[in-house]
Amino acid sequence: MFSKSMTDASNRDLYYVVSAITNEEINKNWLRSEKYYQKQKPKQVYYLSMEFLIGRLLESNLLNSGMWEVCNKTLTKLGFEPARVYKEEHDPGLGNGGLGRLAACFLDSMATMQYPGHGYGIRYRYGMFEQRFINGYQTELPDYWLKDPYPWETRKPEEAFEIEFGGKVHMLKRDDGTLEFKYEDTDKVLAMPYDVPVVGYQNKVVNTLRLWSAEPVMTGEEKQHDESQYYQQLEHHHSIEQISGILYPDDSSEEGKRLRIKQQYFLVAASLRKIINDYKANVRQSLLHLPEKVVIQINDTHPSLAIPELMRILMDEEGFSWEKSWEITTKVFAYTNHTILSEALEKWPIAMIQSLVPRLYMIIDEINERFCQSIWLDHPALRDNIHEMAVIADGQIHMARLAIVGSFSVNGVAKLHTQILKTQEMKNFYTLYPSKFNNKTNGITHRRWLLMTNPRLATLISDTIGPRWVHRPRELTHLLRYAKDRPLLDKLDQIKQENKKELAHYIHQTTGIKVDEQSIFDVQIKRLHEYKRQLLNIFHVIYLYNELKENPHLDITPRTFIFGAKAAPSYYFAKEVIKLINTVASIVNYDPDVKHKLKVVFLENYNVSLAEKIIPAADLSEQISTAGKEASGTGNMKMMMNGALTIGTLDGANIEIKNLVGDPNIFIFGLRSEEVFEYYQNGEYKANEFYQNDERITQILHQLRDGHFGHQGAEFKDIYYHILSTNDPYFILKDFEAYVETQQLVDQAYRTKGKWLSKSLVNIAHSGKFSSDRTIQEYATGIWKINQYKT
Ligand code: 26V
Repeated sequence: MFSKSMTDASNRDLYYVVSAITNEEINKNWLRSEKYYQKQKPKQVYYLSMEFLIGRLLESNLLNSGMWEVCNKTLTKLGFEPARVYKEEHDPGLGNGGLGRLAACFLDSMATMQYPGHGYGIRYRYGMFEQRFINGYQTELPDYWLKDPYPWETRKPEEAFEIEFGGKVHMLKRDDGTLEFKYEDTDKVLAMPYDVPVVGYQNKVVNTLRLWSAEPVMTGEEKQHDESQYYQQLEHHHSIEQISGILYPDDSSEEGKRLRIKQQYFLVAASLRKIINDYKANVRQSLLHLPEKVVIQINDTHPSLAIPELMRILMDEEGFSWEKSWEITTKVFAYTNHTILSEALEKWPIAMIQSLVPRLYMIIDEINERFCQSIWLDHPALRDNIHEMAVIADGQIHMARLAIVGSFSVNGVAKLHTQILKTQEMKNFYTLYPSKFNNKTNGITHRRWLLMTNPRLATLISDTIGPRWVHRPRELTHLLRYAKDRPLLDKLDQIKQENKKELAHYIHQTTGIKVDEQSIFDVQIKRLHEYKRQLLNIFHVIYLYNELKENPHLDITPRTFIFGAKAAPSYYFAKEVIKLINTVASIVNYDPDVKHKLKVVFLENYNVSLAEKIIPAADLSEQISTAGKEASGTGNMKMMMNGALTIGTLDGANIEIKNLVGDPNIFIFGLRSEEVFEYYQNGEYKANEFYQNDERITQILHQLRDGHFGHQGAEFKDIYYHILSTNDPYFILKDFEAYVETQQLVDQAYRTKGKWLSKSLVNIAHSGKFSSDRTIQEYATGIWKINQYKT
């Protein structure tokens, strides 16, 4: 490929060579799978998502194609270090966190379980920002991941579509009385597809992730522009390319709503075009039968404009009546909710939707009218609730309500989360449509998150119970027989130790901090959010620091607190927390009284690749959200699968982890979600009392207020004021005591190595339930009604 001899080749050259070889194998199977779908015409599922956080692909494509081991051996033989070659790939950050990574795990499981399922998303030119710490503060650098050629994508210009935005809609009556909608002065954008293969695990199935890129439409006139228009055109092109320009790094802020809507409509319009074209070309039946062949899962409300867009196509382009179109549409869409945080529930101002997608606004308005009427007429018991159920209310369009009304299925992502949707957040809708609501507890692909990233552990498992667990992860429970088997537990220990050593090396290389490899690796890795309570974690660290300063001989098990987290660029408080953790680190790590017992490490730029380094080395998994707030969590599952014990609240999937492993094998603490809700209702929580009555809390808060940490005076007094003036809405002070006590139990438990290892093994043994293969199986039979591809 590069007309170089092996001795002159670089890791990068090898990365491209190995990718090309892998692609040869993949392409053959990709074509076969496509032909199969065209001929057999199975019902297909399309997973629409604004985010796909796929991670690096070379290693997982090799693994899934069955060439990983031979490639590792060959590279080594040729004098290359495989890890260095794989590291050449730029990790595409096309997602924010849990929601985007879930979509990627689902694609892996769909292909592996031979389901005809494909992803549609956006090929952002800039993914999630690169995080650097300067002076302990987060700064954001653009992530131009396409700088070098990306070997996994194929551009398909012959399958590009024109998408129209804005303009005016004219309603005309045809002679036969039907209506025609004509558009004037619209902005046209070309949706250019880039296909990425999704490789099933050693089964020759290759599905597709199609990512759309926005390009200017080149008209004949434009091509022969005169000079005076040149700059105008450049600007216009630039604004079009903006549509797939950046991933919104925000899961909270209000900025850039217009562009965000444009992105959403762009994804939805292009994807539906493709889905309907394929249906027409392959199935060749009336679109009346569309629901028999197509099901569309919308990943949160972000792609929910697909509902009015399909209505538009069916009515305006295909000539179906409203009633027929609605019947078809509501049999095609299924909606997954991923959060109940009100800040994250999408609501768009009417005027914005009206100006960007005028025809869709008309349709949404009609959906709303008919929906409200049907409540009034058919469900008198809900009449008083119409205002809180209406799709359009208070000048805004409520996308979650639109998604519920327009879908046949609404699912939550863990048992508690679904329960909360049914009984609180969406209780009126649950009364109206009880059979739409269902739970699908999240999962993770054990291939990437165990087999690939922790090969030593995977090998130990296979040596112990045989390799069948790889295909049937539930069989990991066979490990339970070894829960007291000391020789096995010692091997487990040794592996954890080796993984910790590797991470320690990485930490030293990247931060200069030397950590104790024997210490407890206490890990919290996730987006920075108040509800996730990184602040509670660092308060515990400060508490330990204060204790050790009082009594340097205090007998505590040495710990390394490891953090990884990005804050949304506009989330001021989250950024203060980052600065606080970094500041505490800079004090603790160099204080001779404590540095042998405590270390605090905040690793920069947390992303999929970094998660792959940290997770195999974790001893303790921090899952400490305010109960009721974390829909599921998926990092909790990844760490459990790699033998970490969880310290956590009864929230999200932690509850399901606890129910499997049992109380002795998990550290649960804190308020339960019912108690949290009760406090919100009765207003009886008084953060001030905890501030005044718990000396440990008083001390910490005063240290923040008085500038004990940080040299620029009272840097963290904002945190002090914020907690007290908002009455601590996430119950950090309330849960502090229980958290500290439970951490003491962790400290004690770690001292009895054998017992700890046994708990670790029990966690691994029960983690098979959290394979996304199980989740996908449940979606396939419970929602999608699709069949496996039989070879
Ligand atoms: C909202 C927005 C709003 C505007 C800008 C961009 C943006 C991006 C994401 C979101 C919603 C994020 C919702 C989310 O990620 N939820 C997480 O989903 C995981 C997978 O189901 C779940 O494990 C986590 O508990 C949940 O927080």
